[in-house]
Amino acid sequence: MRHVLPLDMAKGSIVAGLLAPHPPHLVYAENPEQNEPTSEGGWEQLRWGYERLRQSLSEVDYDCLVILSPHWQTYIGTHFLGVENFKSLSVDPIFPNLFRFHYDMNIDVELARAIHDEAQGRGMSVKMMENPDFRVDYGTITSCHMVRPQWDKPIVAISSNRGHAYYSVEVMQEMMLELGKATRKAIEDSGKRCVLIASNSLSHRHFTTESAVPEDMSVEHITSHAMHLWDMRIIELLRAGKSQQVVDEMPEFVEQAIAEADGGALTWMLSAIGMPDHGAILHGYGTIIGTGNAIMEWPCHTWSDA
Ligand code: 2X7
Ligand code: FE2
Repeated sequence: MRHVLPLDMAKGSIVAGLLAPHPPHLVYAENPEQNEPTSEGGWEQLRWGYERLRQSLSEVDYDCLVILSPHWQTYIGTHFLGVENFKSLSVDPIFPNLFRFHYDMNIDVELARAIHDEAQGRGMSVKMMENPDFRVDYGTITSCHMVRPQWDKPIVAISSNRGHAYYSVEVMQEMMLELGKATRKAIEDSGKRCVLIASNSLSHRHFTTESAVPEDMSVEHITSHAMHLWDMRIIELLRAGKSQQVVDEMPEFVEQAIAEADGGALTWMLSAIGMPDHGAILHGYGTIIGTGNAIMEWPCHTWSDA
């Protein structure tokens, strides 16, 4: 069903786009009451970056978070969470020692369905995920928690269709560019104000062993100089407003830096906010078990042409 904007409804908008990485270490280091393991902190550069992001968003009025996570992997099309509430325990499969998180998440099913319908109308393969016992992935949970730890905003959660694995990064990108446009159109028609979250690390080559104390920062560093150079290149391009160039260089970035942008989140978000030539704000950068992570914000609500 296509959605028609009632005459008295204001046009919806994307008030901000975010790059908000999801290593579960960040939640572990914060010691929120929902997480069972406790820590002595760690990864402060990144956690202070999230603090600055939250401060920046605290002035912005919005209804909903819309997130795409590479850890919800669907192999036939793009899926959308389609149940009003999900409440369960999420255990990270690789780091059960760090992340056993009790979540209670409200979903904006109406908006999820509107994006689903808009994407379907554009020929995309999509599905509403309506199993109430479905376990939400830790990427979605971690990024949402770090952006909005109050858990007081409904969420639209979108899967990563792994098109790059079946086809190529180029095919995945084409699909994410279209999904971004569908997301923007559905949000505008909904009358809602949304924050979009691309949930991914940049370079993604990680260590294969963990230190005895996971939060021991004396052993934390980027895996290699090549990974550092790629991370800095992508950050500088985004800060300079060269989003189209980042999308153009994505195949090389994914191949050479094993970048987690392979899941499509960054391309989807940049497409939804109109492939801006406005520069992004860098709130923080840091490594987590050798991977590169940047926290960035595109404050679309301040752009006159948005
Ligand atoms: O999902 C992740 C990640 N993207 C990077 C580092 C460590 C753990 O989990
Ligand atoms: Fe990840």
